[in-house]
Amino acid sequence: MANALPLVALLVVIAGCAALASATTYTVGDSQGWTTGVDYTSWASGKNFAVGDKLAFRYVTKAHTVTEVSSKSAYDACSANGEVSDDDSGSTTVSLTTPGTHYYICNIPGHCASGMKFAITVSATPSGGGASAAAPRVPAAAAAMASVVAAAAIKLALL
Ligand SMILES: [Cu+2]
Repeated sequence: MANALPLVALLVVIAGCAALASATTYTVGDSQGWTTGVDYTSWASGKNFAVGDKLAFRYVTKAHTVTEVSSKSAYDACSANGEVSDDDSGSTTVSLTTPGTHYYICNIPGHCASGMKFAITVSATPSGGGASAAAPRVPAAAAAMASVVAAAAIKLALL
C-alpha cells in the first residue's frame, strides 16, 4: 500500500502539468495592435483558437471599438446591428468562452470597411498553446503516461 503513494504523487504532478498547458492570450495585430492599415485576416490565419484563450486588443482609447457581432451577414456588411459586445476603453480583453465562429469589427465609421475586421473559429478543445503545432502533443503524451501510472498505482494499492 505505502509503495503506491509516490506513484500517486507523480500522477498528480503530471496531470497538473497537462492542465497548465492550455489558455493562450493573443495580442490582436501583435505589435501593431488594433488599428487601421493592418490585415487582421492574415493575422488570424493559421492560429488555433480554443475555448479558454483570450484576445487582447490594444488601441488608443475611443479611437477604435472592439465590437463582436453575431452573424456573418452583419460582419460582411460591417454592421453592428445585433452586437454581442462593444468596448472602446483602449484595452479590451475578450475571453473566448464558446466554440464556433466569432466576428470582430471596429465600429468607427469607415474602419471596418477598410480592414478592421476578422473572423475566427474557436474550437471546444483547449489548444495547449497555439504557438506551435507540436505543443499539444506533449500534454497528450503526459496524460497517456499518467493513466498508465494510475493503473499501476491502483494495482499496487489493491495488493
Ligand atoms: Cu477603428
